[in-house]
Amino acid sequence: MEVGLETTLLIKNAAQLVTSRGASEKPLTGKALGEIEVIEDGAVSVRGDNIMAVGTTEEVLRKAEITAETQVIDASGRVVLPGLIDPHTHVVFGGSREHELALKLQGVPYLEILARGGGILSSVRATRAAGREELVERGLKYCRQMLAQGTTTAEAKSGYGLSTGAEIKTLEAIGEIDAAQPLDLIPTFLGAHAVPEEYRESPDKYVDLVIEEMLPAVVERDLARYCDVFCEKGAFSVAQSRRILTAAKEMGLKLKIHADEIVPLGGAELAAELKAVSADHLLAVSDEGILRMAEAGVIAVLLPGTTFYLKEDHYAPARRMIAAGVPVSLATDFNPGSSPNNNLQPIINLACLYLRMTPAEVINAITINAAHAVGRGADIGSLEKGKKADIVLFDAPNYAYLAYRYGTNLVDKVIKKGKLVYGGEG
Ligand code: IZC
Ligand code: ZN
Repeated sequence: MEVGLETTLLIKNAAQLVTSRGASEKPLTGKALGEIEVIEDGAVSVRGDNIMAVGTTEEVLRKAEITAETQVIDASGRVVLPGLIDPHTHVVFGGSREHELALKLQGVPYLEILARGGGILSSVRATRAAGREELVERGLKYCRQMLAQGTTTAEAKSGYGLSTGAEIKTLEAIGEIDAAQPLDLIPTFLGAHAVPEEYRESPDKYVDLVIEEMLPAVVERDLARYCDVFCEKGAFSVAQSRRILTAAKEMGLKLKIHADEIVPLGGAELAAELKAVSADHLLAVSDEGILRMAEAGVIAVLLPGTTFYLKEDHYAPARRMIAAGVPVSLATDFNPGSSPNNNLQPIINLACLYLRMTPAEVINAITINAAHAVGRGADIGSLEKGKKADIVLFDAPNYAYLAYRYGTNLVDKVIKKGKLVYGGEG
């Protein structure tokens, strides 16, 4: 039987359709990070899961095969972007940490709260106590919020279990959440998120457990694509991080690292040495670390929402990284402690205002470069023929408006794999 080429979904008359082009193989760097295609009176046609054509409304209508079944969305007064991608989240956790706000306002630092058995360890107690169904229910709620805010794919870390059983429970919950709703989750094993209380006196024994028991259990069950480590004072040293990440790489996982967030330990250099896909945070990155990341093509995933929420006095040196040729991406870092926000829209504002990135750079950072940071550059992150039809419509006259308005959800509609999954009523 001949397969038809009917258009199943047509989006037309967009005030602007905004996307990168031709960056599906490698993330954007340098000047190219600030270049983006803007099509006025833009349109996109979709068949099934896939984008068939992108261009002006006139160009796309010429190619599209419209039938009585074609769903047509009029995007007048809307900006159309690729679905947003959040490449760093801790979306599955038990409990919450609003009680720590008072401590924080008294000036107790984040790492001191952790050293006192609070912070991450407080979320670990709540996550261990929660059943898998409870974690799934909560994760589903957060994913519904994220989808409604324009995020169509997100990375999701474990790391609040810190025992083999509780880490597996978390990763299985991530798999279940992924399968049960439209937003795609890409799982990362973060067994080395903190040293659990029972190993406080023997942290290297915990590193042994991560390498000898947890990693093989995770890999055997095919529960994660990436392995990450919180390389930080009070968490894991560079030597411990190197041991864990090297073992993970040998077992076939790709690598990420929480690097140089608070104390400049040399996490960026380690990321380059091990050819990690990304190094994340980087407020305290050294000049040498920036150079090595650029040479090795390690993506910098910057998390300005966390910097804001921790009341840090300086942000990651985004402009220096861009000038050095480091591919830059952005994420929410959604987690119960240092970033209880799962919306990429305020990250657009923060990145422009405090990382001094342009709106075009920021959009590339949360679409195509974020796709590369989760290993999906070939099939998502831009509006191009053949890619998955993950599309978001914003109630905005132009894309700069997204960096200007603040605190209102501007998302009008979200399409995931060719299906309208949010905003169907209007
Ligand atoms: O729960 O505080 N930084 N991990 C590393 C976090 C923040 C999450 C948390
Ligand atoms: Zn994180």
